[in-house]
Amino acid sequence: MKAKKFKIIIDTDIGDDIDDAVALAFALGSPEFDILGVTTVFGNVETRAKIAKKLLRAWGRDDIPVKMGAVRPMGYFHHYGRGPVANNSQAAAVENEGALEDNTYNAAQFIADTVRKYPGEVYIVTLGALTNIGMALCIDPSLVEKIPGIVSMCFLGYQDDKNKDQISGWNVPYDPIAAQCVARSRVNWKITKGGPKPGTSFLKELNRCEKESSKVLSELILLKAQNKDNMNVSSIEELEGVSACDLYAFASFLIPEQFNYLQGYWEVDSSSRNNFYPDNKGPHSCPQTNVNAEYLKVIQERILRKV
Ligand SMILES: [Ca+2]
Repeated sequence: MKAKKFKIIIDTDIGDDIDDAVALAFALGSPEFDILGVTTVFGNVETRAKIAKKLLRAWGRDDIPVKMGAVRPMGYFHHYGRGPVANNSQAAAVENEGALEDNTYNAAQFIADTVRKYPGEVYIVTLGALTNIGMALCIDPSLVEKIPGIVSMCFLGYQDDKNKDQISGWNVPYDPIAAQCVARSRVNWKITKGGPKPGTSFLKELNRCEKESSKVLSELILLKAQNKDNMNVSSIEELEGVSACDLYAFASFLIPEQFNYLQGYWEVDSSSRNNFYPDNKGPHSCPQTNVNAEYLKVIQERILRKV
């Protein structure tokens, strides 16, 4: 029997933090995913698209379309003073790349069109702000019935230290209005949370691997360390590890049992405070536990193309 394949669109803010690139490499190395497109969101979406294309090309997957999406959030950036604004730490990796074939900002339309082409089959995996998928749901509200699930890397239940409000961590605060659009649409929505990160031994192996895919990923990891973390390093072998948070959005398809999902309804307000109301019939899934460290072996094998 042929194993089930998940048709997915990956929506990403690749190019600032490094976990998007690690996540994309993991998805490319996972035979369970049929990647129909990559869309970029937030800030310099052109640089992000070029980085995504470079990674896809290195994996021999130039056939996967890359679309630029929303530059700005629907509402306003609200992050309680936490976190960075976009700085495109990995832009140097694509400074000699030519112009994109498609220079329109049509990610939301691409998502809507692709979902309508395969109703009930296309999952949207969001690794950044939810602007593109929020806009797609505004363009065509019937997508709610046609999307089997949106899987998002973002944290719930993050406490604001000062006010003790239940606020949201990464990605939701970059566009709380878009997150509200998604929540209120009542589309099936699964949230993921981070897990263990690959350490030095993985980075050594990656750095010494001659495959083009490993070279490109190594280059991005080094640029991020130098330009975002301001580290004075000349090789990724000097790093303690690499963040892989976004990758767990893909892991949630493969090992859902490790997240112990609770069903319910998630409400997000315009300043990204949130509440989760458990309900067995609810369309939203909230993770209760983290992935255990043994899964790192699978992650590393897939990224290093050993399987
Ligand atoms: Ca991301």
